[in-house]
Amino acid sequence: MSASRRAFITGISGQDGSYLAEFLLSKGYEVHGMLRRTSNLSRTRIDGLFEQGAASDGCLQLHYGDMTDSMSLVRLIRDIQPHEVYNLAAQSHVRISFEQPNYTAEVCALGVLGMLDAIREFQHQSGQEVRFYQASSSEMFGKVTESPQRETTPFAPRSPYGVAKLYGHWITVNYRESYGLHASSGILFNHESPRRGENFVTRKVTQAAARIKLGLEKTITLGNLDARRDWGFAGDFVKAMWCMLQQDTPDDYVIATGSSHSVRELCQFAFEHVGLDYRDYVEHDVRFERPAEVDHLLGDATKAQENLGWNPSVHFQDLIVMMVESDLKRAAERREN
Ligand code: NAP
Ligand code: G4F
Repeated sequence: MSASRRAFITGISGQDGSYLAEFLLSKGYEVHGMLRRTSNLSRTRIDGLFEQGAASDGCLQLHYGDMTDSMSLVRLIRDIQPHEVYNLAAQSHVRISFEQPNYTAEVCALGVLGMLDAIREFQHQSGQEVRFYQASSSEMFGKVTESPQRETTPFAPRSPYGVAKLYGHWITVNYRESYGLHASSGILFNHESPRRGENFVTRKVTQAAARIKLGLEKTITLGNLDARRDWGFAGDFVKAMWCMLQQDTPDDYVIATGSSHSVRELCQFAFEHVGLDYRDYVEHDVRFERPAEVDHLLGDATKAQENLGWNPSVHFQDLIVMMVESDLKRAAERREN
């Protein structure tokens, strides 16, 4: 790998962005990340990279921009001249997308179009190929018509987020077919880690199990316990993104573990790990339910296994143990400070 290979990651401060930045730096890339302006610097997930000196030697550079500001995307593509763009930025919370459907569409749908146009224009002007990865989602399968879901399964989104992601997905296909862009989409099933946002269900549960064990909380309030998801490890999933952009031909791939569990099973595993029975602590509130639910997602990643050589390395139980242990450590540290 040449040291001059440049990658541009939108959403670098998010869960996946932080794992992908680490992975690309380990491969010798010069990594550029887009941050949106916030009143607090939201860099906690990538602080470690700065501590390791990635920024001081120029391997990691951050830039301000926003998916809703297409001119910022044009400027960044022109200035960075990336070889690979990973578009991970999103309003990624499904329930919140019902409260902010317009904003969700601006970021997750029109934002993708803005990025594709910026890349197309730069390629046209410079003659340099830019490979593009779009973070598509299993949420697009929604009210599923077959199980497990694969690349050919019809889409039937059930949330403003799912609908917006579907636009992002189809416009990526359209620019590939219309303008010959090297543009690929990963249709990623749920993937989690100790860096998962605290209002997604896995992290909410692992954090609660840890804090209840340490006497810092008494209960946890959840919505639908019967929903089932195919949960994998984010560190595994970002490798699939990179693999897609190393192929001669761009394409779309389902990335999943191939096994699913209910939210109830998640609670059971997480609480059992700290020696507790979840039934003594879990309360219900309709506030955490969605106007329309996706009941069961289960992915078939055969195409990625065959074409990319990709396989998940972390199983559900190990993932939940990893997250609970990390939350126990964090809660204990906070208690001491
Ligand atoms: P995440 O932790 O919520 O990170 C989202 C990132 O997008 C953050 O860096 C966030 O910045 C940034 N962002 C949000 N709005 C923006 C805007 N208007 N302009 C620029 N940046 C903006 O999400 P994730 O779990 O890492 O997921 C990465 C991508 O994969 C997302 O597109 C998500 O929809 C998709 N996806 C995720 C999963 C999953 O299970 N994790 C599955 C399928 C698809 P702040 O830090 O400032 O908030
Ligand atoms: O953790 P969740 O919020 O993830 P969801 O809705 O599946 O979305 C995640 O995965 C998608 C891929 O399919 C991504 F595209 C998306 O960006 C995001 O990363 O909820 C999982 C399940 C749902 O069925 C929800 O109804 O858990 C159920 N749930 C029950 N109680 C809850 C809660 N979810 C949340 N967030 N909070 C609860 O209290």
